[in-house]
Order: sequence, then C-alpha cells, then structure tokens
Amino acid sequence: MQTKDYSIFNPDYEKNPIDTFNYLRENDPIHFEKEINAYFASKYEDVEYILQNDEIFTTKTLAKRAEPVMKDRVLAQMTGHEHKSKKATILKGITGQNLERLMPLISKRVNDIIELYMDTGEMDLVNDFGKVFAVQSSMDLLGLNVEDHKIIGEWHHGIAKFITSFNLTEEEIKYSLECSDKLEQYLMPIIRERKNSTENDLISLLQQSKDDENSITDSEILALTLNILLAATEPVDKTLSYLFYNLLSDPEKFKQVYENRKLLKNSIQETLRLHSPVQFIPRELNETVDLKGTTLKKGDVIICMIGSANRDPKAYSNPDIFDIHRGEKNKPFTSHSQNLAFGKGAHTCVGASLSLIQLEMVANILLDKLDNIKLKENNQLIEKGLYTRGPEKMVVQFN
Ligand code: 2IO
Repeated sequence: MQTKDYSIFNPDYEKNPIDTFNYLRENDPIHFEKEINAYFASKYEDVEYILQNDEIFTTKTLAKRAEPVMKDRVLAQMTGHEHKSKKATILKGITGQNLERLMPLISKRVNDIIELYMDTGEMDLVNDFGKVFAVQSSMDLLGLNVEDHKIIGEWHHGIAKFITSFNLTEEEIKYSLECSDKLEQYLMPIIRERKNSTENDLISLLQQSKDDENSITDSEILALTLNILLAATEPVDKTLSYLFYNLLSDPEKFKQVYENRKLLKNSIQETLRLHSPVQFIPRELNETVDLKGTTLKKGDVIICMIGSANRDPKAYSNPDIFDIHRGEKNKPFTSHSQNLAFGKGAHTCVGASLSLIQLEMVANILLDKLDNIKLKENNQLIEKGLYTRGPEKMVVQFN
C-alpha cells in the first residue's frame, strides 16, 4: 500500500484538510514543507506556545509577506511603545462612542444589500451579500465613500491574494502590486486631507494620534489603513457563510438558535473554531529552539495551523462537532479552551470584539428579514483557500 503524501500542497488538502490535520497532529506535529522552506505547527499546545512567545517567534516574516503590498509596516510588525500606542488608537475607533456610531451604519449596509434580493427570494451569501458587505463595512470604519466599494473590493482582492498565497507567478505578483499602487493613489490624498480632521473615522484618528511621544508618517498611516481594510474585509464573507451553513444544515440546531438568539454568540465562536477563516499565522525564529524534537534555527519560518489547532482533541472533546452549547458553564465532559481563530498573545486580533458584535448583528438581521431561510437544494459546500479559507458560494432561498 502506498502511503499518502500528507502535504498542504496536495490538492486533496484544499478540498478537505481535516484528514491531514489529524495525521500531522499525531505523526508530524512540526511538519516541514520543502517547496516553501517552512515548518507547520498543527497541535493546539504548540500553536498557543508559539503565539504567546513573540520574542522567540517574531512577526519579521511579514516584511516579505505583507510589506510589498502594504507599503510600510502593519500593526503586527510593531513592538513596544509604538505597538501599544497604534493599537490604542485603532481600538478607540471601534469601541465606546465610535462603536455606537458604527452600529447603525452596519445595519444600514445589511438592509440595503438584502433589499436588492427580497423580490427574487434567492441570494448568494458569499458573493451577493458577504463580499459586498465586508468591503462596505470596512470602508465605513475608515470613513471612505462606500459608492466606490466595487473598485475598492477589486483592489482589496489583489493585495489579499499577495499576502495569502504561496508560489505566485510573476504576473500575479505584478497584478497585486498594481492593486496596491491604485489603493495608494486613492488613499493618499484622503490621508493628507485629514491632517487636521476632528472626525472619528480611523484615518482621522491615526492622524490625531501624533503628539510629543508619538509620531506617524503618511506612509505609516497608509499601511495601517490597508491593514485595517484587509483584516476587516477578508474574513467576513467566509465566517458569515460558514455560520449559516452550520445552522441551516441542521434544522434542530437552527430552531434552537432562531428561537433563542442568545445562542448566536456561541454559534459564532463554534463557527470560528471549526471553520477558522484565517487558517495560517506565520512566525519567524529569532533564536534556536527545539519543538517536539525538531530543531528550528534563527530565521526559519514556522506557520501556525489555526484550523488544525482548533480541532485538536486534546483541547476539545468531539472536536469535529458543531456544538452550539460548547463552552456553557457546568456542561460535563466538554472542554472549552479559547479557540485560536483570532490568534493569541501580543498580536491577538484588535478587531476581535468588533467582529463578534458585527457578526451577531448581521446574523440577527438576516434571520429576522429572510423568512423561511434555507440552503438551496444540492448546494454542497465547496471551499477554497489554504491561508484564508471560505465557501466559494452559498445560495440561500427565502420568502
Ligand atoms: C494583514 C490575513 C486577512 C492582520 C496581515 C499581514 C496581518 C494580520 C492576519 C489577519 C488576517 C488577514 N494577519 N490580520 O492574519 O492584520
């Protein structure tokens, strides 16, 4: 019998990686991929350890993976005082009064999009709804004109592709860099215009963050603007469509959640755990370390497999089950580790709380407005992507 080639570049992996997750966790927890000269960590405990030790496992690898299209450093590349101050500015833009300002905009965007499909009674949650909503709501954070969402969505796709791919062709690289240039040309005049702005959009807040101790250049604001655009857009359609897939493919669970909306929070966390939209988080070794018998040297790249860690049976009982009651207190025999979908440690996603609130709001509106929502028949799940991953399409019907 021939042994299977367990590689993330095996086409079977993209179709369904679960079998490979199980194999790697048990047999090859620090797996080496020759093709890209990088290690892959698949166990919960290792991924958690790597992400919590950011001085050993640094974010320096983003200089190659992100900077060419981001034009400068993103938040995850910063450390110390600079990281703390930029993170505080971004948090200010998405919490408290600024969150309250954003919430009605979120529901407006949702309602405006579904209005277009009310008569047809059919909508693709990924392409008709999710991708459009994702770009529009990210543009609202940045105070950009949502009328331009189509072109911004195209350019976003170009830079996202660069950051979330392996082995791009020369032509693909050229396209991504062009999208990045177009975004720069679009955003730079807006960034300059807001030098003295007193508004509360994130571009204005980044401009206002300059003081005696903190400085920021326009190019640094551009990179953080692109960072926010990408991080707030890329995972949204994926998480929303997986959430509805998980609920709609099990009528009993759907009924429970529909009737008791408090269960949505848990359903969203379970969706993020089982179908983590960001599957990979790369880190670079700053010193020699031994992990599970494999010696990693300074400069080596190790990629945390979030999807695999989140299905580790050592961290979750019945890890492959979508359990809307997982994590509830006093429930016997179910562990409830915090899932790693938003990362862990110093660089945990700053948008996590906003995204959870947003997902819950959007799901509630869709459940309220789309009567008798169901998956279109024969609508089987086709998933795409290794780094970020989501359904290719998901058509729902309603009346
Ligand atoms: C933009 C991959 C969608 C982030 C990234 C270079 C840095 C960082 C992430 C997430 C999700 C994106 N990394 N967001 O994994 O800002």
